[in-house]
Amino acid sequence: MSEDIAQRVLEGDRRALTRILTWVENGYPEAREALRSLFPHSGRAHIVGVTGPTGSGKSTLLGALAREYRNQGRSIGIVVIDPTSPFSHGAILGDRIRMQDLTSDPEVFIRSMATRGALGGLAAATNDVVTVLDACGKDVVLVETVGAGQDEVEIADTAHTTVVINIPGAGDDMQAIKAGILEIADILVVNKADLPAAEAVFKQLHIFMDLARYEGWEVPIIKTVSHKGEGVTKLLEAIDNHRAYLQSSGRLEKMRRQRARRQLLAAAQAELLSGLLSAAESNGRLDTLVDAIVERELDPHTAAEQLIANP
Ligand SMILES: Nc1nc2c(ncn2[C@@H]2O[C@H](COP(=O)(O)OP(=O)(O)OP(=O)(O)O)[C@@H](O)[C@H]2O)c(=O)[nH]1
Ligand SMILES: [Mg+2]
Repeated sequence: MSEDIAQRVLEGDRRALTRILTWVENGYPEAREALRSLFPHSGRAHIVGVTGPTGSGKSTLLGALAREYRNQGRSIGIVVIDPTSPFSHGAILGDRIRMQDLTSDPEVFIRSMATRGALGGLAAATNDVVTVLDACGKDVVLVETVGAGQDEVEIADTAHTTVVINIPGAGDDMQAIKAGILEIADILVVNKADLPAAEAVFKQLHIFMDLARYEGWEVPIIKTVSHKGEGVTKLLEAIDNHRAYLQSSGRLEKMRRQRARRQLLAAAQAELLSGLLSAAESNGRLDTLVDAIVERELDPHTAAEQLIANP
């Protein structure tokens, strides 16, 4: 049955796609089967991560980028990762409105993911959602994450090109520099360039990026006014240039291997842990060992050794 659905996804059936993504997000067993059928069809899409502080205009920019890609006839998947906050529902609604014109386009697929409750971790769930969109033939998959905490580092693992958004008015020191997320940027954007303080941010970024180049690629700094679509063509060009650079420098190949290795190890870890848990939880072994640690009879490492040797 999941194979049928996978087939329908490959044929462009949106309802089947929605269904599979729900399985993937919730970690249902059917998801694994579906992914098995879809995986061989993935690996063609260019994956672009867009990250930046809350309210920096990520969704607006994503919408503008998607429209530009559509003008060029390229199909788009959009994944929005919502921060786990009481406002996230509002954010989803807001994004819906901002991207309303896109939702009726059959070549655009938008998916919001809650960070809450992703069973195998958000990174794994995001990877799988991206794989499904990639397999169903999207030319580009755009992933939006808020640059706070670990998420932005994870996005750099999933994306081929990471776009980091900065905005004016985020204080004297730029938030991005403070959070260290400039290091993951392949492309820097100064959004809200219509605001007077944008020029100062632009200059500051130039100074900073002169110190932080990486081999063969000079990180471009692009001004955008995303609700007016200004600078978006330039940004799209920069993303294409980065893709070309990744290909010609051999970095794309390297990335693919590193990613495959990371995914294999993460999956193996999850698999081992879930096997261990299902055994040791049902026979009470886990509780016994927890008790022993609480009573200071066993230290956690020794207890873990015993758990693995005899679940
Ligand atoms: N002045 C100005 N406002 C902008 C620009 N781009 C976006 N905005 C506004 O900034 C606000 C936040 O935009 P969003 O696109 O929701 O920002 P976001 O980064 O996706 O926000 P979260 O997903 O909640 O973190 C909205 O009111 C936008 O209209 C811009 O270039 N200039
Ligand atoms: Mg948003």
